[in-house]
Amino acid sequence: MSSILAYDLGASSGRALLGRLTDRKIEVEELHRFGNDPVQVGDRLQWDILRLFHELKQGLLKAKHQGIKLQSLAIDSWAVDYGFIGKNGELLGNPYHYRDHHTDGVMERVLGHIPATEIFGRTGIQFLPFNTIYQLAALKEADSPLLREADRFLMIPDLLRYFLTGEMHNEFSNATSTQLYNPLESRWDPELLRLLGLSSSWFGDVVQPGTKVGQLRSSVTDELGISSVPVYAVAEHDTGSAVVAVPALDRSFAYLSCGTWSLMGTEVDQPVINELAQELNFTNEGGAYGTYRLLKNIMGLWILQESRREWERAGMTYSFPELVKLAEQASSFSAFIDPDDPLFLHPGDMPAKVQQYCRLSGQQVPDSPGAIARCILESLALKYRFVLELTERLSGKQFNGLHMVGGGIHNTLLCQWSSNAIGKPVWAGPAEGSAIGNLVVQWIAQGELSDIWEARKVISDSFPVTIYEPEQFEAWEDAYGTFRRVTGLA
Ligand code: LFR
Repeated sequence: MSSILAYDLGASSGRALLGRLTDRKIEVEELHRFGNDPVQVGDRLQWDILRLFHELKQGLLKAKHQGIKLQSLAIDSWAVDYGFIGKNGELLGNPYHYRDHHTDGVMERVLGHIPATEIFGRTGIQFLPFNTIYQLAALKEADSPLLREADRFLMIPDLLRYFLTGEMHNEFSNATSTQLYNPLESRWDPELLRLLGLSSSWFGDVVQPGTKVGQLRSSVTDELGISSVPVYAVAEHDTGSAVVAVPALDRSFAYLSCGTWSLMGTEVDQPVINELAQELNFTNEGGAYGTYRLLKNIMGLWILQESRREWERAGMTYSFPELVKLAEQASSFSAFIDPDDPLFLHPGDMPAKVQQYCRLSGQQVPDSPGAIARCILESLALKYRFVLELTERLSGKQFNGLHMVGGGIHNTLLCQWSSNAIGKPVWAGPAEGSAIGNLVVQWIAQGELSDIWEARKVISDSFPVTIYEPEQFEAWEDAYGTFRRVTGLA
């Protein structure tokens, strides 16, 4: 039986997932799971990129040992990170991780000499301090030798694809996330590159999701003793793939891709680049089949994941289900944070940061893991309501519920609280959003599915959606008022 492979590299792990399509039903099986921890060396937080390439090959070996014939493969991962290739075709250095501190203060300095309206008008991308544009500006400021040696710029999935195939291509969805790509002119923005002193020759032609971009090269097939496999570009920005997998039946839907980040918005046919979008700091990330994601980043479960890591370091190990249980037992609506306060962006003693936020905003300070977990989860749900209202205002659409996809939906308490906070149903599923979006774009490219709408129908028939109906609306309505007051979210 032939299968296709989706590599999905997330913050908590990387996975190789096998997809099979039989009688219009998708089956997904995890073939290989591996760590994707960044590595701190001195002051710099970096990708362990060669180890990841090793793990991609391990996935291929496992397929071989199980007698699986692979029809194709593709890779998706988080956005904004990249590597440079030198003139000899080799990777220069280790890619930096976007949570590294090298971009601290850089966005502000760039905006001091290139007006925000200019950058937003040319790219339609939200201002996040770790966007590739500011990572590259940080290298410029530091006079990094990388810039003198660089020949080509590749985003992480482009780079791993290059290692697999020997071919260099820049994929569209990830290209837009750099804040250097102009979607109105369908090219890397020459003026921004010029203003930043970045060489346009580093940036190659941009390929659309669904393009076949090579075959496994002989060094890989010889090493593993396998036959070559076609390699595709998909929506290689994981959020792009996750939104492809939303089981909606028409375009006026709101989604929340829920994982380490929470990405909330709606799908549009054209980027929405206007004053209000810039003021609300919404983004227009490129997707598959000419779609754009009009969305906003919300800090997401990262705050809880990092808290858990901190407690573990202190010798208190909790599983996620245990933390959710403790949160459920803690008292409700005692204190709130704005999850998007810059305080929470970088790694480092997250429980103390949550407490600091509550103390400085004059609230009761949560003093146990359960109380801290509750504060984080309630605040996330309330922030979802805030951003959903902004999405409606900006898009002019009215949503009668919210699609949640991604691993975060295993947290059923968060799904229920999200429904309570927005006062509308939440439709949760599928959990493997990014990998499924990655798979269906490969199937569409191969003619196994006709288009994204057929794919979404097949996804909705293949994976059950859990429906959460709003409860305790009055109490959540009151809490929303308090949340907005203490966080200053007008
Ligand atoms: C989610 C995600 C977001 C992006 C952030 C950093 O995994 O890709 O869409 O803003 O990670 O790249």
